[in-house]
This record gives sequence, C-alpha cells and structure tokens, in this order.
Amino acid sequence: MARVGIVMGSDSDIGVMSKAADILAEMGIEFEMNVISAHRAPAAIAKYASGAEERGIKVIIAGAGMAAHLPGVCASMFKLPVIGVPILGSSLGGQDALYSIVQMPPGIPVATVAINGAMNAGILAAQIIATSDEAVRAKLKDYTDNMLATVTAKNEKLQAVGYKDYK
Ligand code: RP5
Repeated sequence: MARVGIVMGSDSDIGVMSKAADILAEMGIEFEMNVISAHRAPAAIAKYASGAEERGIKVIIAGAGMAAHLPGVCASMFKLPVIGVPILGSSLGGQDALYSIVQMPPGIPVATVAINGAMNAGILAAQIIATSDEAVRAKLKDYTDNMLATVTAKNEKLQAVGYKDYK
C-alpha cells in the first residue's frame, strides 16, 4: 500500500518528480504517482487530496511550475505533511513557482524544497516515514553513511594528488 503520494500538475513535470520516486524506491517506501492539475482538473485534485489519508498516504509530495498552487490546494485538504517542489518551467526561472509554494499564508504550511529539488523532497518524505518505521530509519542511515564515505574519499584523493591533477 502506498505511503507517499507524488502528484504533479503536468506530465512535463515527470522528469523532475521522478527523482523523488527514485529515492523512495531506494528507501523501500511504496508510493503512488499521479498527474492531476489543480486548475485544469479541480474536482479531481479535491478528490485525490481529500481521500489520500484514508488510502494510507502519510505524506504528499506535490510538484508544480509557474503559478504552482497545486501544493497549497493539497495542503488545504490533506491534514498530514505536504512537501512542495517548485518546478523550473517558465521565463521567470522557477522563482514564480518557488514563491507561490513557499509563501503559504499562516495556518496551512507546505514544506518547500529548492527549485527542481524533488530528490530532497523524497528524502524529507522518507525522514517523516522514518519517525515510525525503523527499517526506513536504517536505510536513511546507510544513505548518509555512503555520502560520508564518498566525500571523504574525494578529499583523500585531493590531498594525495593536489588540485592541479584532481580529475
Ligand atoms: C503547471 O504548469 C505544471 O505543474 C507545469 O509545471 C506547468 C506547465 O504545464 P504544461 O503546460 O507543461 O502542461 O500546471
């Protein structure tokens, strides 16, 4: 049964939002993925967000570009955490989506990641799931241990060869 709902406003968002899916899969967390636009399919997003908790969804990751009201609409109807991913997709460089998502008025928060930051959205969702799931907690620890090993190895190489020969 899916525990995380990934939703986005358009199929043009799938390339970015798949980064959230990939990390959830790596953490062994079941997820569902849907394209449901808040402005093109308002009744469908209302049904999706208001029914998500009953379906077992613990976190929604909502990605959208431009006016990017989808995460806020989800947060208004889903009482558990919503993570918003601003998608770069306009002449305003994604700042339009970032400001739309991060500037939620008081009372209805959306935890907002960087422009195109779907990978961090997936990790944050995994951390929320890990508050009550030891197996996911252990996978997150492996993940951060691997990052530490990687960056440590890079520094050791830099110290060994010097910056001019670092490739
Ligand atoms: C938003 O409008 C979507 O999230 C997408 O990022 C943007 C453009 O949508 P398309 O015109 O590519 O369908 O709803």
